[in-house]
Amino acid sequence: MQALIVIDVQNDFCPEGALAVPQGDEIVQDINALMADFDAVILTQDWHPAGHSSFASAHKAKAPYDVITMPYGPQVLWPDHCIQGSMGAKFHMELQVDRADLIIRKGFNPEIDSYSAFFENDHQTPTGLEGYLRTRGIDKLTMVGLALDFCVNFSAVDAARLGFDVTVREDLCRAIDLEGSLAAARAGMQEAGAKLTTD
Ligand code: VGL
Ligand code: ZN
Repeated sequence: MQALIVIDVQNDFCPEGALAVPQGDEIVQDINALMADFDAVILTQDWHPAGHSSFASAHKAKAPYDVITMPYGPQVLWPDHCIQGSMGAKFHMELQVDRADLIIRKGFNPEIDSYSAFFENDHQTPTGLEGYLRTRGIDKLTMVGLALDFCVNFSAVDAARLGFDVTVREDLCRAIDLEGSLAAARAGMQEAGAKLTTD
């Protein structure tokens, strides 16, 4: 059984959004078209409370893209984004949300960011997605979405480490690319055993 995992295709990660990923909206139609090829379609939704600890605005004298040390390790600070219930947190209006079997929200714990669809950034607190996939007998995952070097990367690495067969469709992702983050992410995904393809 195979699932398509669509990561964070939300307004705030698209042009004009609070944390816009260049060309983030270009992938939406091709993701929609791909949905029919899978046994299951799962969407993730970045879903932060106001004042979330990953926001630069929650820290004194910090600016977006500064890096701080949290109890669970280094954390990039972001502009306020994907606040629960906001327009920015909604999926891109053309994404075929109705096709989704499951929408998994993440980043709702005020103290811990959650890039991955599987674990919060402490790499320990589960989102529940692993159990969902295993109980449905899903063992092959294809990942698409935003951003390739953050949430897609963390999701793909965790999935590969958990033993899923993982393919990342790079042509259906877009990256933020902060200080070499894209090259590091590509190397890390391959190292973990995820396959990177462009078709
Ligand atoms: C993401 C930064 C902060 C992502 C989410 O979806 O890649 N990046 N929150
Ligand atoms: Zn976020």
